[in-house]
Amino acid sequence: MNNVNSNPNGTLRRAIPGAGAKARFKEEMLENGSFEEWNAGQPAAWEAVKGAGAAWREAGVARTPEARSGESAVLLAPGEEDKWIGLTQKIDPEKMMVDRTLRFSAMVKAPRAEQVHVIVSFVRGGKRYSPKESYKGSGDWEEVLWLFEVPPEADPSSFRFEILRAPGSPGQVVVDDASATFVHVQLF
Ligand SMILES: [Ca+2]
Repeated sequence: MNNVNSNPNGTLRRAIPGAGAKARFKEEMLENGSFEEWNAGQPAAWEAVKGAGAAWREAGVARTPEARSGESAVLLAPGEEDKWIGLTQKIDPEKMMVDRTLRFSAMVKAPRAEQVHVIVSFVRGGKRYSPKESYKGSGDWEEVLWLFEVPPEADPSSFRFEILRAPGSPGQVVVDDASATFVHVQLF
């Protein structure tokens, strides 16, 4: 066990984040979470995917002016195939921290509960985990908020943030204002 007082340099290694680490707590981990930037008809910084199980492929998503904020949001519409469809973004390993609480949130409008899943995907001990939080389903704009405890053994280079529309029922899903920041925990 590390005792911070035994460090010969007298520096506190783990118990107190340095000034740089403190600044990172407010840093936004996601790019283009506002969905205001689009390139060639697709939201910048995000990968649009569709599929099920182990079979996923590139997909197209639509821009909608029915935004929660700004001028655009993402529309996830059921396609001809009844598959999962949504967005995924790899998190910069340089920004990622383990053994901390990550606050994920997104504004979602969907026709029913469980229609949208927010997923944190990461590797721990060589195995990929994909825990999720779901839209509760009011039919109107609703915040999907998730305080995720990042396991200390997780691989910082393995993290992805995903927003997926579930198959199995009709109706369009709109997503806007996705955000991920670390929660600052006061240690002393
Ligand atoms: Ca927006």
